[in-house]
Amino acid sequence: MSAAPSIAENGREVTFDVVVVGAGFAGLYMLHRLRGLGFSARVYEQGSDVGGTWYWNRYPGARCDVESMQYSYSFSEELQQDWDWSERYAPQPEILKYAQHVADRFGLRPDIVFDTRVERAEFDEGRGIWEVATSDGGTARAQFVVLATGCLSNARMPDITGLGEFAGQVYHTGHWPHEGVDFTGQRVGVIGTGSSAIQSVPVIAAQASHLFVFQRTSNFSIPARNSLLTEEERKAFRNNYPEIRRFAREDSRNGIYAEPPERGALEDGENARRAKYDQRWANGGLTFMLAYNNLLLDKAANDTAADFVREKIAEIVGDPETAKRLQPDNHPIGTKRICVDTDYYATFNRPDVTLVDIRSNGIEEILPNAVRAGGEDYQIDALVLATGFDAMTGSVAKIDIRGRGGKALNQKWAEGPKTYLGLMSEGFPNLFIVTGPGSPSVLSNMIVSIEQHVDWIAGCLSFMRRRALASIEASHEAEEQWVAHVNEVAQMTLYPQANSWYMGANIPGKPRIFMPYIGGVGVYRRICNDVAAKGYEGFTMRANQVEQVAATS
Ligand code: N01
Repeated sequence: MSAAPSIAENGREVTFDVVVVGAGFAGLYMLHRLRGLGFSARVYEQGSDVGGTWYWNRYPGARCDVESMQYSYSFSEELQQDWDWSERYAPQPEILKYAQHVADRFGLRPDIVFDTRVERAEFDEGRGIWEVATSDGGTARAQFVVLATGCLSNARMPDITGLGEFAGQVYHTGHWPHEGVDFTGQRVGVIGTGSSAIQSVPVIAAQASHLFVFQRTSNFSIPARNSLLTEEERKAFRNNYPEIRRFAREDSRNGIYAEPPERGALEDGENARRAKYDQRWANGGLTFMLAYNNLLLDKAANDTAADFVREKIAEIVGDPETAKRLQPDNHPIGTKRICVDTDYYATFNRPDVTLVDIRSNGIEEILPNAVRAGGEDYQIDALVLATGFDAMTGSVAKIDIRGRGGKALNQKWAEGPKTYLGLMSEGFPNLFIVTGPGSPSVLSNMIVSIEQHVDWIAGCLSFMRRRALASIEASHEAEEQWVAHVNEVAQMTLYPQANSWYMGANIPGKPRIFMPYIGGVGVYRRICNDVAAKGYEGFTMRANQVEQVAATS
């Protein structure tokens, strides 16, 4: 990792047009756009380098489940033509290198303060500015704040009795040691079977003397079919980038260029359907769920895909009891984020890997040298928590954000996040969120959604500057309508049937609300563009704190 030169504010007070929180993919592009428009900006990043989720998630086997030629910025033609992705799915170190390259190539580092958390942001109504308090004791003042805090960056420690008493090392997949971990010769326990576990289990199994995987909920996973990219494959993408990027932005539901399904699963006979699933399975990856257009709308259609994957698990896993435990049966396929793996199910054929089913009673206790579950003690030397994140709202909630009248955002969101378009929340003027709850966000190729939000925010700030507008805020009515719409669209799908992190269901006490907007990336973009074209309809813009200005485009 390259050393990250950083600016020390050393407790001073500094003033900018915009403060950006986070130097992941959203923060980097936001900074680039702001600088291009001549705004002064400062980015605060708690890590020691850029990369966000790819800076922290260094667990063995970590890689993106969106193909690398698509999980990349499109804003610079030179960048997308120059950068060579080595594999179909980029491994974490390569994605981190890419983020570092972008920071260097566009000269972004001088405006980023590393190793510094934003702890509090308070809107001064009198002066119409945000006061941002940072962990180094400094204060930054800015007219605007952009939260580029990421959706899956707040690693969640589970509340398991005895966890603090464990004598060996405890690792969280979302907060992995930078120097790496060698499990050779160790007995290892992995708790959790989401994407992070599904990617890391085969790699840890290859090192450990014995691996115990503690599974509360079995998950659907599709083989990645990862491979090295050839120059011809890269060239094919590069030559077609204009259409690939256009499709991802405008026509896709999830920000991924793929052949769209044109029929429902029950319109095909059994043989044709199986052939289609076989072909998608052989091709690998997330687009398995694009085999038909109604898999997330119609339970009977969904069952056909779920049955297919359950059969595949039974074919791969030798021991019928283990296969049965690995077959998901409590949620429709795709309603929890589908996983993409390399040899996950086959790993359970190894004699040195044990699947421990904890569905009924959970983990009873962690002892200094064992995990107790189902009345049995599983002796381990190291423990891996692949227990996920306080998703979408967790990183925002860690900052004490105070809007008009000193109201806390955490208080406003106590019953679930409320935003207009996922971009702003009423009562918090001039505070933008990138890929916030209420936008397609985690249901999409994140970089496509990040670029869309950043461009929209940049356009909005330019609009305000041209008209000498001082503040923008979501109106109560627009926000209420948007929240109702997000909810209504979610209810039309099968998604709410799963206890997923999309619903906040993985965090005890978190309100059960479907957080991302499921209307589709293309549809959502048109809505946002339309709002902007109508002079930021649904937002209140003011020339100063008292005088309201009718915004016209
Ligand atoms: O987290 P998860 P993740 N006792 O929340 C279990 C993205 N991602 O880090 O389902 C026992 O999915 C929990 O069980 P249950 C991707 O979007 C992307 O794996 O709550 N078990 C579950 O099995 C993904 O969806 C990539 O019953 C406990 C697991 O821990 C998201 O990040 C790679 C427990 C958590 O699964 C999150 O994935 C990795 C307890 N007390 C991640 N608490 C890419 O490829 C939790 N669990 C881009």
